Amino acid sequence: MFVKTIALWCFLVTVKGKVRRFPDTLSFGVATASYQIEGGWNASDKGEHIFDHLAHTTNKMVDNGDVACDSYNQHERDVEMLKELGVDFYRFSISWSRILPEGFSHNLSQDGIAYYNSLINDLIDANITPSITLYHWDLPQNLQDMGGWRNPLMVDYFADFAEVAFKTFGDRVKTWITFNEPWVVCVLAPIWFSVSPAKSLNGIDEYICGHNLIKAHAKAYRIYDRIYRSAQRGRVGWTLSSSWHEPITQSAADIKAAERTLQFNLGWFAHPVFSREGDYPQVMKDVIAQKSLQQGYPRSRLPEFTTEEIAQIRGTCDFFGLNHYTTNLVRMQTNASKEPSYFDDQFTEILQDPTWLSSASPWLKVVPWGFRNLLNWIRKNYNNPETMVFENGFSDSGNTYDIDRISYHNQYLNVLLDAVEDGCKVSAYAVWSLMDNLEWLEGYNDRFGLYYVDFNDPRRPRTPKASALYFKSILETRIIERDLKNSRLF
Ligand code: GBH
Repeated sequence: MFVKTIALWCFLVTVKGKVRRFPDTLSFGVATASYQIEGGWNASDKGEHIFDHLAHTTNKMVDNGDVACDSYNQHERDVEMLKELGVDFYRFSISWSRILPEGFSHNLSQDGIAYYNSLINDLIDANITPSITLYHWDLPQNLQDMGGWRNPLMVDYFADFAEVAFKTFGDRVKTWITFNEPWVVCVLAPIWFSVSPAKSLNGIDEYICGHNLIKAHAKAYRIYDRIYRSAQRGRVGWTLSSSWHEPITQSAADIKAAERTLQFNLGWFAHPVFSREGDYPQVMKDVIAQKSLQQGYPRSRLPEFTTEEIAQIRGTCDFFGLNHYTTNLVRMQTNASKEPSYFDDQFTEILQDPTWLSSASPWLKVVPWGFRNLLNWIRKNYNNPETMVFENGFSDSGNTYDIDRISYHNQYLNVLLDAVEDGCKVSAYAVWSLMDNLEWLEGYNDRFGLYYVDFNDPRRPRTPKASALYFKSILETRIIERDLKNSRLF
């Protein structure tokens, strides 16, 4: 397997044909998240978080992150891999309950802090920029028991946590991502967590969660501005996930439906921060208000921001963080459901084209042109913000000879260059993920890594896949083949 990998690499670096060069303004990295790689779930005084709880008290997860990639004990190896790849930055997340065992900032875990200090210092020594996500979903269980993101006090608790991180690590960390994918936190998590602490209220909980989360982000940003920015000179933003949504036909109804879907997915969080006027997208305000009234509610299920809040939230990102993987097709669908539902509020049907090549994850189809459309949609809607792609990746269930992953990244990076030529200001690109890891509810079956991890071996050895060598060659040469399809490999 290894020999095959080396042979492939030699072939790729000598491949002749048309190549394209990346602009110097684009930096490359890889991404991970705490629960997906760390393990050490109860190391020292770490507190329990919602995934620990879910894994240990329900059968909703096919596997758990108790050990995962064991990065809690092996971060030196992780840094070695990052050096092998030659990345500019490493995006990882802090586990809230590892540094604040009870969720609150009155009690700090010295061991938890020491772990992240050591990782950060090793990265700096290796000349790799640490980019930290504060919240990649692993909410302390205590806070979930208090209602989780339903609870407006979460705004303060999150800001307290963010402030501990700024204060403790901000002398060395200059890129902060408050939240990974608010949409997942508010739409998927209630589905995942419907057993705890109470059953979720469809069409209500999602919007309350979003409301609190947006305010929590803005509060953390304002704290950084007020107290830390002048001394630390870092940047703060968040990263939003969105598929591209393509109308299934060119009918006016389907075109509007696709646009509405983008607004409900991406605009929900992007519009309050990046648009000139702030607040939720108009279409969300209109549609949800109208449906709520039809359903007999006295007011919209979408909470309202005050004028002051709108101003506080607007502009609270120094970059547009984007996680992007795939594309959907959208059809307009009428419905007049009595029951409130975030999905029914959009009155659309979401599909994919059965001819699109699939990854191991059923939702993830290879549709590179959607990436270009999405980057341009962001450029046009939000006044061409600096866009940092913090996740893009492909899953398989195979071994180290991962041709489909190479092809995916080749195609998506080519399209990224097309978008740059269109005028999009893309300044970062991170592969999800450095190594195979716990794919949430899917367990260890869907592998996204550039490095293969053997989860049957207690030492969790990591082996570079062909894609690791491919990515390394891109970082070294800063060029990419325009088309791999003509090569003998494909
Ligand atoms: C990222 O989210 C996460 O940030 C990362 O932790 C994760 O490992 C990575 O994706 C790969 O999945 O099952 O039809 O309901 C990407 C955005 C949104 C993609 C939710 C999967 C589920 C679709 N994700 N989506 S479905």
